[in-house]
Order: sequence, then structure tokens, then C-alpha cells
Amino acid sequence: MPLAAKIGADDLAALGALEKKVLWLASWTIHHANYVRDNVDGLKVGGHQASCASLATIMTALYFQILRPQDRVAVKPHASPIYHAIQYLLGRQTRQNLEAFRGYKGAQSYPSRTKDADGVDFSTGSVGLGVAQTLFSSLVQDYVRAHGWGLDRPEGRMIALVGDAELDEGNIFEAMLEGWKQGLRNCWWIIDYNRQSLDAVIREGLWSRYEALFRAFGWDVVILKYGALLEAAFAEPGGDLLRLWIDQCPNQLYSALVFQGGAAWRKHLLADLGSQASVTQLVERRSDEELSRLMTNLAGHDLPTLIDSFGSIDHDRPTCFICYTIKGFGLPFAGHKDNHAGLMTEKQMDALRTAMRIRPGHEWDKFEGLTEPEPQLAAILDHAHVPADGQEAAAIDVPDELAVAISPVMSTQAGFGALLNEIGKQNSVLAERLVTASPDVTVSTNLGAWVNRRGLFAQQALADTFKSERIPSTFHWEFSPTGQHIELGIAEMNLFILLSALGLSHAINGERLLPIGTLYDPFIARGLDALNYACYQDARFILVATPSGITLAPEGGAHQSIMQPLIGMAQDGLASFEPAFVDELAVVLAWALAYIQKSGDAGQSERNWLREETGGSVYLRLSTRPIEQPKRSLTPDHRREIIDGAYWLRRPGPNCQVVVAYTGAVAPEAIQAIGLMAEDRRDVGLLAVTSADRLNAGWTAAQRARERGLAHARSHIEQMLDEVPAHAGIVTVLDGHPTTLAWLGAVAGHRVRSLGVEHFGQTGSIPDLYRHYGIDANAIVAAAAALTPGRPIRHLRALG
Ligand SMILES: Cc1ncc(C[n+]2csc(CCOP(=O)(O)OP(=O)(O)O)c2C)c(N)n1
Ligand SMILES: [Mg+2]
Repeated sequence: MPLAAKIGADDLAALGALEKKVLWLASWTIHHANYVRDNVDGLKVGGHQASCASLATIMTALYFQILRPQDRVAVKPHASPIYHAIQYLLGRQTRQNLEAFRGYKGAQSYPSRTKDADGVDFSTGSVGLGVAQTLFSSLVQDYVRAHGWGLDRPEGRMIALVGDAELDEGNIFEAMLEGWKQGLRNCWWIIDYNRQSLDAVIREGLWSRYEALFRAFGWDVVILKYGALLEAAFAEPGGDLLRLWIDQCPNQLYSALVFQGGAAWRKHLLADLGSQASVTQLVERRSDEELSRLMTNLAGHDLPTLIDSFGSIDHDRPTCFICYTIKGFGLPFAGHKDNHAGLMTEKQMDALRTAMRIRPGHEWDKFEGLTEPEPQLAAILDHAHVPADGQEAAAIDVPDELAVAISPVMSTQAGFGALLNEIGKQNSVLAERLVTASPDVTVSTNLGAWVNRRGLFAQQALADTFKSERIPSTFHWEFSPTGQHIELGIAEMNLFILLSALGLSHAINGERLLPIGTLYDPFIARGLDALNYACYQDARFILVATPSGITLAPEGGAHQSIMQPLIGMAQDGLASFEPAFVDELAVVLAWALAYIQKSGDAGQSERNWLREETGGSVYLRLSTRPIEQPKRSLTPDHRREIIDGAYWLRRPGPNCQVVVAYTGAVAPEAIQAIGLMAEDRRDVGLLAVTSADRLNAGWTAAQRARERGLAHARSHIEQMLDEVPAHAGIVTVLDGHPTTLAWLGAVAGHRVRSLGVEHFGQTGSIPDLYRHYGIDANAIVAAAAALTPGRPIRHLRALG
């Protein structure tokens, strides 16, 4: 029996009443924020009344009837007021937050995992990203279960509520292709087909393009076009002509008539079909109001149709519902092409209030104005969607030190491969929970040894034919459900969205994973918004970017990365490091594996003024350049300083004239430079900066702490530069944008010359390029000579 029939007429009526209540509460929330709350200079804060209204029915059906505790939903950004209204009715959102909608610490304009208090599953806002997140969350759920974890919970469906214009975002199609490759299951995308975007009415016939696309990628497609009223009218004499007329009606005209209402519908229908007596009668039997209700009775606003359709899905195939809706349904600007940012006036709101029988002062009362018996309404809410408890998985132990065999000459990228290889050998929980992913650069980012040990993940086992045919090959490419590397196609966006999904597994699946994603450093830019959103929703992962900078030399000018160190500094929720040596990398990786699991709310650490207990994700910028490794064993102090962001590779003496501060792969040039200037400049210091990001963040935080009265607050870099006399100059150098380290001069007022890379595209060997861009030893010496008074630096002449 269809689900709606099982529910029964009374409960359906109660659901219908709740749907209207949801629309009212969302509208009132927006209205309150714009007209009732004190707004600075009458500035309207907005709220997208029309955009959320088109999802009111679908979301009522889902949250009050269809969703099971284990299901998760990415809500279309502008449907946030509807989401919050539903949570308010379910007792999980407060009136206070709704009254502060779009205000300081109030309910968010777009659903936010981190900023909202009412159980948002996925943060949305940048259109397209939340949609793809559900797809990757389904894959992660499969990954977790295939590894034997979380089997005591039922499988959840990952559901996205998708704006039709949202489907213009290419990342959605990149994700669909990946989903097809990976055997996607348990994923529903419900398209809010209101045929309007932000600016205008969309192209005709898009639904058929979508249908073909989704089917091509292996999805079931369900088209929900007409509601029950229209279906009944189609069965009347003349109904088939009415259906044909609607099917052929251009989107623009349909939208315009929705806005104009019953009389306009009548005029157009009679002008076009009036020669047919049966259609004339069908139309004339209805009042303007009834005609308007009939013609706007699309399936996306018809609860029984939606409930039946969603309720009938009894399989786990990915399913796309194309739901016809009306933007602004139930509100005065329904269908108007300019309605995206439209706000109802006070007068319009009063009319809606009257129609809803809501007394002034009772706008927030849950059942105000509803005629259905309260116990019946309450019973529906009681049985509505309760998300599975958000129990977060416990942290996994990480040893303080990670073993690695360091060769005398080695790159940080090779060091990373060696570190993972060592972890891969172990029989430990850490090794089991680690999962790697890469967009077709697994081998070239040095994950090969790890993958050889741990295998690739796939729902179905697939042997490496090269191995079975005994063709010598360095890499075993064997897929199985227990593999621990997820091989993606080249789309970097997909990597970041997958990392976001893997990095939320502890919260979504209650099973912690330790995700590490690798890609080429320049291509971070390709998926930057997805990286930003992953951090915004507090997903936890380690990003390993290699090769980087101009140091990749013969790889080609097109692959050089310049701005990435600044991205690492500026990206909220991402601690970035660029170690020069493999022993530093080992320290950072061990720290990172613990850091991505932290979720404390302690304030800043008094040691480095960083939010150590809060945790976050980590970005490691590595290099393919083999460099001579220092022979040393790191002391605990050393280790701490590497994590805090800098240590003295050579301490400045009391009469120091110059400090060279370097980051990453240019370490040999910095070391060489201080040797070259040793005879002509006194007590030169060499500062190894492992994390400009952490160093800078600690400095900023300590200053703020002092400004708030904590006079003793001193950041790590302030303490280090205390040792440097005021007259000394600092030359900074890295293979990246010079601004990364330029701020060091502001810490204690030293003069600074910042070397780095500002232009890109030149190919050549490392010496060629370092000379060309001015980050070689000679350039460092020249900068030091120009910055500090004293006799000419002799070696400079020799080098020049
Ligand atoms: C990446 C990105 N680009 C642009 C926007 C601005 N924007 C918000 S909604 C929207 C279009 C909305 O159309 P649709 O998805 O059809 O939703 P509707 O408003 O019709 O419900 C745009 C362009 C955004 N939020 N994210
Ligand atoms: Mg739309």
C-alpha cells in the first residue's frame, strides 16, 4: 500500500498543517530579522523567502515522515530558514536563535555544522559542494562498513536537496562520475526544480538533460511533476489537453502566470484551448482561486505524492528525484523572476498572518492557528526524524615518534613515502584507521609503498592483472573491500570533498578515520573552495602537497606553485607546515595525526598562543628535491620548536648583523649563504621556519592577549627574535611568495628583505631557476649585503 494511504487522511491533514506552519515560521524568522529586530540604519539583512519556500513541502515530507535516524541531509543553502523552522518544531532549535537569524550568534543564513546549534549534518552555502558531499559520505559509509566497523548501525541514506541552478556547478558532475566508478549506493539527490536561478528563469527542457545525465551515470531517475489535484483534473474530460498545454508551456510564461494568479491562468487557458468545450468546462468549473491552486499543484508541493514516492524506494541504488516546484510557493511573489532576494512587506506579512489565523504576539507559538487537534500534531512531531546520536568516536593513539630510515640525501616527499611505508608495516590501530586518497597522483606523490602494503579500496575485489601475468611492476594495484587507499580520478575538487567526508566520519559514522590526501601543490587552487568548506565544517584530514614551488624544476613551468604558502597561512582551520628535512617531517606528521583528532575547547596555549586543544586539519607542503639531511638526534625542545614553527639552525651571536630565515627546500641555499658571508658579517643566525602559519598565528594571538591585559604573553617568534640585536637585518627566503615571511620584520622591528617567487612559468634546472627568480645563495648574500652596513661581502663578488 502506498505510504500516504497507510498514514491516513487525518494524519495527512495534520502534516499539511505542519507544512504551512513550517512555511510560516520560516517566513516569520526572515521577517523578524528584517523588520522587527533593530537593524542598523534600517539595513535589511535578507533571507531568501522565495528560495526556501519552494522546499517547504519536500522538507516537511522528509523530516516529519521519511527520514530515518541514520539518514543525513545536505540542505540547499537558501532553505536554511525552513530547516531551522523544522528543528524549532522538533524542539531542537530555540526561539532565541531564530529571532537572531543572520545576526550575531543566531541561526545561520546557510545551514552550518559548526555555527548552528540544531544538528546540521553538512554545511552548505557554496552551491554544489554540499551536494557532492553527500555522494562522498555514502562512499565513506561503505568504506567504514567494508572494514568491519559500525556494522551495529543501519546504513544511512545520504540525501541532498539541490537547487536546479545549483546543477550548473561542474563539481557535481565530477562527483557523479567518481560515484559511478566507485559503485555509489544509498544516495538521493532531490532536485528542487523550480525553474528559477538567482537572476532569472532557467532554460527550457533542462529536466531531460538531467535525466539523461543521471541515467548515464547509473542513477535511477524519478520525475515528480504533477500533484494529485492536477492528476485528477487530467482524468476529467479535456484533461489530456490541459496536460499537453502545461507540458508545452514555456517556463517563463508558467512562472509569470503563477505570479499573476487565477484570472491570468483563466485568460491564457481559454485563449489557447477555449475552442475545446471540454477544456472550457474544466476551467469554468473552478473559481479563480481554485484554478490557481490547481495550476500550481506541482508534485513538489503535494505531500501525498512526495511521501508515496520517497516511501516507495526500497533499494540502495542512487536515486535522483526531479521535483517540480514553485519558487516562493504560498507567498505573494511566487513565480516572479525577481523574487530571489525578495522580502515580504509588513502588509504582505500581515495578510499571511491573518490567513494563518495567527494572533499578533503569538507568531512563535508552535500550534497557533492550526485547526487540527494538538495531540495529533504533537504525535507527528514526536515520531519525526531523530538523528542517530552524534556520539563522536574516541581518539586513536599516536606514538610521539614515528620511525623512519633517513638517507643521507633525501627529499621530504621521499621521506613522507618512507614514513607511510613504516606505518603500513605495523599491525596497529593507527595503521588500520589511516586511509589515503589521491586524484591519480598516488605514485608520483610517493604513496606507492604504502599502497603496495595496504591495497586499494573497492567494493568488489579486483586483482592486478600485471601481477597475475607476472609482468614486473613496482606497484601492486590490487583492489579489495579492505584496501586502505582510495584512488580517485584527476578531479582535485573530488579529493577535497572526499577528505571532507572522510574527515567527518567520526561524527557521521561514529567511526574515526585518519585521512591523508595527496596532490600536486599547484592544484590546491583547483579545489580551493572545497578545501575551504571542508575546513569550515571542521572535517579533519592531512593534506600532503608535493611537488611544490619552482623546485619541481624540470616538471615544467606550468606546475609551479607560488601562492600556496599564503593559502596555508590564511586558510582557517588548516595548520600548514613546510619542513626542509625528513626528521622535521617525522615530528610534524606524528603531531598532525594527533592534532586532527583533537576537539577540546580550551583557549590558547600559553606556550605558543595557538589553539592546540581545538585541533584542525593540516597541510604539509613537501618537495621532490633531494637535499643533504642533518645528522642529529632531535631533543624534546627541538621537537617542540619544530611544531611551534621555527628553531635556530644556527643561533645568532651577541653581535649578530644578519639573520637568514628560510623555509623548506631552499635550506641548502640558506646554509650556503651564511657560510659565504661569515667572514664579512658578524654572528650570522640561521632560522629554520617550519611553519610560517603557526609562527604568525601565535604572534597575532599573543599580541591580542597582551592588548587584553595579559602582559606576560609572548609568542614563540617573539621569544626567538629577542636574541637578535635591533640593528640586525633579516633576509627571508622560500620557494613561494615572499610575503609568507616578510612579516618577520614587524615582530621586533628588524629591517627585512624578503626573497621568494612572484612570477612563474620558466622551466629549467633547480640552479637555473633559483638564480632566475633570485632565491639562490648569491641572492641571499646580495640581500644581506644591501640590508646591513659593513664591508662588501667578498664571496658575493666571486659568485657574481
Ligand atoms: C558557488 C556559489 N556561487 C554563487 C552563489 C550565489 N547563489 C546563491 S543561490 C544561487 C542560485 C540559486 O538558484 P537555485 O539553485 O535554482 O535555487 P533557488 O533559489 O531557485 O531555490 C546563486 C547563484 C553561491 N551561493 N555559491
Ligand atoms: Mg531554482
